[in-house]
Amino acid sequence: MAVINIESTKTLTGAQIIVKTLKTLGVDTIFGYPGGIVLSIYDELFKQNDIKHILVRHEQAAVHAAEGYARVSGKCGVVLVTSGPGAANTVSGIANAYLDGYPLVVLTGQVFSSLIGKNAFQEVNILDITKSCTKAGFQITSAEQIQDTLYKAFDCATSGKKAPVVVDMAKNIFTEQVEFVEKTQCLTNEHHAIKGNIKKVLSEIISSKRPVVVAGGGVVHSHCEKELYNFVKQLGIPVVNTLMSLGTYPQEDENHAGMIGIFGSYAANQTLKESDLILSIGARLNDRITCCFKEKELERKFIQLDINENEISNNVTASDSITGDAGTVLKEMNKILDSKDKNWNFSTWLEHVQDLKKHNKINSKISDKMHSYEVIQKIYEYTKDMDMIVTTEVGQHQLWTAQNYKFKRAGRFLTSGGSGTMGFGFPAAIGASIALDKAPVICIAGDGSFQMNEQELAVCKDYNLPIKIFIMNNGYLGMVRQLQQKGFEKRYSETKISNPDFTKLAEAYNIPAININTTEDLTKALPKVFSENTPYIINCNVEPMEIV
Ligand SMILES: Cc1ncc(C[n+]2csc(CCOP(=O)(O)OP(=O)(O)O)c2C)c(N)n1
Ligand SMILES: [Mg+2]
Repeated sequence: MAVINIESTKTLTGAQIIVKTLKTLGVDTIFGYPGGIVLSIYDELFKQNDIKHILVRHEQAAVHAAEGYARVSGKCGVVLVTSGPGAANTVSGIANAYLDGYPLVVLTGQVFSSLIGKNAFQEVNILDITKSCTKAGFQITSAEQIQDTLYKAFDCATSGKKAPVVVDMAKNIFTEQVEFVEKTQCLTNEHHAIKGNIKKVLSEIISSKRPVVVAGGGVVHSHCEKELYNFVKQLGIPVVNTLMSLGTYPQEDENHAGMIGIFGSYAANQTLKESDLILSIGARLNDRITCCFKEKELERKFIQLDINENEISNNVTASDSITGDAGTVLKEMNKILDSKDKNWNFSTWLEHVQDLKKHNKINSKISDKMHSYEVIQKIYEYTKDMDMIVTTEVGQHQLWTAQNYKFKRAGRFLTSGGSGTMGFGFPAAIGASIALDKAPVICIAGDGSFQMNEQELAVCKDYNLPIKIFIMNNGYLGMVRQLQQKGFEKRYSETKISNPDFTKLAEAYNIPAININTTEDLTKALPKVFSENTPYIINCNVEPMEIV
């Protein structure tokens, strides 16, 4: 990365340089929580108005909110926390962003550099702790290193395969005065040379009989849903989504076979089984997908396109591969297809895939009570033309959302895919709403998961974020209970949970709330919930024993 000098020398403190450099890097929002070690930075933040600081109530929530912000804004999420427990509380959030590939810079305070390694008060070795779930970690021990290190950190987090980066800052750097020469960043515009033979891959696809495209999270990252659509339509072949890519292909389109994986549809998984060529575009194919297939069932025909070379053949051995940005490669492929005689015809295969869809399992009721899937279907019906962001927590409600909310556009479904972190969805909704200048966001939460970060209701209230929190209150850690029902002869060990009265909890935060017991109640409540420009808790008392 090249940098050029744009200003003459002046003397600044490290804390001033940090805030100044963040501004130069285009940072407008930081999610954080203060502590003694980072007070000098907070003092500098206090003196300015360009960077907004969102004060959360737990550092884990700051990281999830920053990820929600990054997912929606396309920018790098930024977190600022103090040393020791503050830094340690960020770990689940960092791991979450790492596994789903979103860019974050997490700024952690650290003890004086002379005390590092001496078990000083509030010292943890956050770089060692997060080594396996960050793309890089930097430690700054002198104010002179600040500017270059921050440039490097942002560049690393946002280029190529996006990921979190930790910047650990020793306390002494904040007050150190140094000669400062401001540099301006020349964007690396990191160009990813495409590796692999696009023409060969295309002719393999054209000469196959039953090809299918697997669209993964990489399509979201690359913002190439249009290119994907053109590609699929030009060839007239089926396409499936992973959980992370829902919305990148219109789900009601005839080429769409559904979502693959353990909670995917019969038609989508069967399409993969019966295909003779799979083109995977930015999909990781982790064990939640591969467990649906027999060993080697995917390998002989698996062509992988991914921006990250390390991902090639990581889970499924690829017969061929292309390394590069999904959008760039698809554009190139579409150009070649445009210039070709269209002498391929996959219509019989596509018709067969349509037939498979008729065998999809449909949700069915097991009692007269309101079911979670019905609630989600109602929310979808009411909001389908509003182009809203929907976040979820982790559990059964997450999968019912994936199955029943028919996302039409990329980047509208914010869920924890790789890590499955309970407690992600609500703070992610906060970050998403802030990225959209306080737009309404839907959060579909489980009663268990919501209690992992419910303290963030204070943030919703403080900033008046119109987040509509639908709690699927089944009185259970439903997803785990379901596993016990099937695999442990209904011994529901430690999965029945007691809950607070969520409407009273909302009241304590001065947030409106409503109890819903029937779908009729819900139909009546939805217009009010969405017309009020405030946060809202909708506590849905649902059938406890439903199974996904
Ligand atoms: C932080 C964390 N702890 C534990 C788990 C394991 N786990 C996965 S789903 C689940 C139950 C979630 O319950 P709830 O939020 O009520 O959702 P439901 O399945 O009932 O819809 C648990 C405990 C997890 N994914 N994340
Ligand atoms: Mg539950």
